[in-house]
Amino acid sequence: MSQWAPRAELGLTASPAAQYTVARRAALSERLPGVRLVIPAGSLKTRSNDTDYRFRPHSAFAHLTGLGTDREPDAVLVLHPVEDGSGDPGPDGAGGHHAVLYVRPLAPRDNEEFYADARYGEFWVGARPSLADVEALTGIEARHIDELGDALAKDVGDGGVHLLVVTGADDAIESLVEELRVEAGEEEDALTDEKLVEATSELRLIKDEYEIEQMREAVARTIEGFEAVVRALPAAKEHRRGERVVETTFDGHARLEGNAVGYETIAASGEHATTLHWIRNDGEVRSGDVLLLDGGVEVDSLYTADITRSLPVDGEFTDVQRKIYQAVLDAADAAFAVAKPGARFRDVHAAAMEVIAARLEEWGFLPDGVTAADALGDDGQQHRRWMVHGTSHHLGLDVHDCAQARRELYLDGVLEPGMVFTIEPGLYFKADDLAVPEEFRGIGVRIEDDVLITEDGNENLSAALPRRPEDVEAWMASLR
Ligand SMILES: [Mn+2]
Repeated sequence: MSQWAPRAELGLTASPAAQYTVARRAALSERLPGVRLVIPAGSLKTRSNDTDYRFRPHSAFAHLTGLGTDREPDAVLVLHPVEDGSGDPGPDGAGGHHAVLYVRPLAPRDNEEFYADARYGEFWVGARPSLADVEALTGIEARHIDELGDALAKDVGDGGVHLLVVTGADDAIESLVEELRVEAGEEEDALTDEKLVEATSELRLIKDEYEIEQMREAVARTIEGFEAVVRALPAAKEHRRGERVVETTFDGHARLEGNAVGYETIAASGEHATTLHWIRNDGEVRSGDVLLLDGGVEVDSLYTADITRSLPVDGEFTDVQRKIYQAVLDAADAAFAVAKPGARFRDVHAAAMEVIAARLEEWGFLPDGVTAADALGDDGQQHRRWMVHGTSHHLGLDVHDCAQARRELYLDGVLEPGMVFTIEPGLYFKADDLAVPEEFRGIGVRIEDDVLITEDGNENLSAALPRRPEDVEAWMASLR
């Protein structure tokens, strides 16, 4: 333990997110006045035996602290209720909560943790930030994690403070909160944790300026990843597991230029493209195939893009591939046309489905006597055989962001400026689909873009990645 030079300071300074998280915490405080709010980062998760997955904080924690990359296992953000008007500053002056970040700070070098703890010790995983580092980085008061138990328990119980915890992030913290509630004899019908989970999810429905900038960054890095994949296609065709060439090229780019991928990359060539979540990616990439690549780079702030392109492996679509592609593109364009403030989220899907059903009717694929209009009715839906998924989902820190938002704000919600979501219609004809002509079988096409709702319409954040079939072909040729 001895004869180590004094440790150099990490010298962390305020993250660019820090100035935005103040308003986010204030908004949460306003929604749940007088309640102690517990938002864990989560802990390290075992991959197998004594090896862990790389750490990634829970999105609610990342959103409210501004911490990204692998910061900080076992940390817990707590918003303590204080007398109204004496809390942390918000847009409308001091609020009703004071935020404290409880962290496990770096152990001193005369502590066994330093050399003997493979999970947290400096010798094993590097120096973690000190309390001062955490405060500098986030602008939030930082305390030792050992103080958490007492801090949570303070004044809990009869007529006292009520505790809510974001569930699904950290089992140990959830159990601790539950114990405190039982000890305090809290009643069953009290406010439930779902209210907090819902609130943290709904806070993210509208992105602030910093989040939009991060989304642009994630999209830009993702587009570069797609370019790298097109350059790697000759190598992919040569390899017995060409889809892995596609996956590793994209994922390598994500690690080099961002934090990681925002979700497992789907690299699906030919028939595999008809399996919606094909992530095994161990197939060949054959001449004549359409390659469906669904990937997103997650940047260091943990915002992710989610983009799909369906690319002709040889650089040019065949007639039938082009026909399917154009139908999907028309559906996407119809969705873009209605995606503006005032429209409902579900209108976007409906617009895409109208085009999909119309094309399938035109091609004679709907069952005898069923028109596109019949199919679009509640008792129809025959067109969904070839597109079983939704057209859109919110996007941000989670690839399926805001998933715990109430239905009236999400599916039934009205579009507002600052919302970011995907538009991603597709058509998938399985190799053994006897309801379509043979030449359609074994082709899957999806076109997915990331959309920002603006004051008067929308902006396609991923527009720099070609969408029209002739543009895709020209772009692929330019990269050859
Ligand atoms: Mn998506």
